[in-house]
Amino acid sequence: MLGLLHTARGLFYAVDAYAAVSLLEPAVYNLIFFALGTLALPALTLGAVMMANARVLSETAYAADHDHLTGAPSRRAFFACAEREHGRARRHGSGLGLLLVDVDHFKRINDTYGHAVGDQVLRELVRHTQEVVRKIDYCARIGGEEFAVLLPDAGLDTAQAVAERLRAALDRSLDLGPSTPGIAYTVSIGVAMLEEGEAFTGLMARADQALYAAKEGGRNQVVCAPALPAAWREPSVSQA
Ligand code: GH3
Ligand code: MG
Ligand code: MG
Repeated sequence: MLGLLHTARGLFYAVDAYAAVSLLEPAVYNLIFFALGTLALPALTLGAVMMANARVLSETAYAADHDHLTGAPSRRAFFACAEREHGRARRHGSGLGLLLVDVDHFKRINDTYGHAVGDQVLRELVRHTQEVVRKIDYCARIGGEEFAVLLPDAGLDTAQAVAERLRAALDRSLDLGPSTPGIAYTVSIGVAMLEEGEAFTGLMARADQALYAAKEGGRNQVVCAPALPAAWREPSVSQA
């Protein structure tokens, strides 16, 4: 603003609209120029500090909500999203599915080819997962080689179909170039559907049991958790 005012002042003098007045002479315009000149530096400094602060805050929020290795949403972001979707599913009575995905024998990949190759597998896995799931699904890295996919507005058939599509898409080899043989990897997936009145921790526990069953069953497979017996469900809150 100060720059614009000085430019305007210069232009007026250039076209001889006013007789040139020294900035040191007492005049209303000079008072305005001096007042603005005094405020400009602190205002610019404050603005720069606020911009730097806003940038640091947004970078910190991004780092907290994303896994630095794969770029997938973090465990913290996943549980925040899960809480929202769980509340929405209970309010609207819509379906909510959960897939827990775990890389099979991942330790062997690390031990045989090294951690850097293991990291590459995790990055590739996230990329392929995001290609295969629906746009509304939410895929996050919740542990070392464990991922969770939240399926809002999904019934059992949809959840099973997405899980099977994902399993097939992740039964692949990491390509390390023409002179190196590909590194085969697979995943096991546990599927659970939110039951009426069920807490999110209950849904997680059932998906985890299904994942365990998939591992026990030989890995590279999808297992769906059985429906919760009615007697085990939380009593639903009735409203007067
Ligand atoms: P299972 O089929 O039963 O799941 O066997 P697993 O070997 O995949 O499971 P285990 O829990 O024995 O090993 C998981 C391994 O994942 C161990 C750990 O070193 C590795 N891991 C965890 N986080 C990372 C990571 O960020 N990068 C790499 N490269 N490895 C990781
Ligand atoms: Mg594993
Ligand atoms: Mg694991």
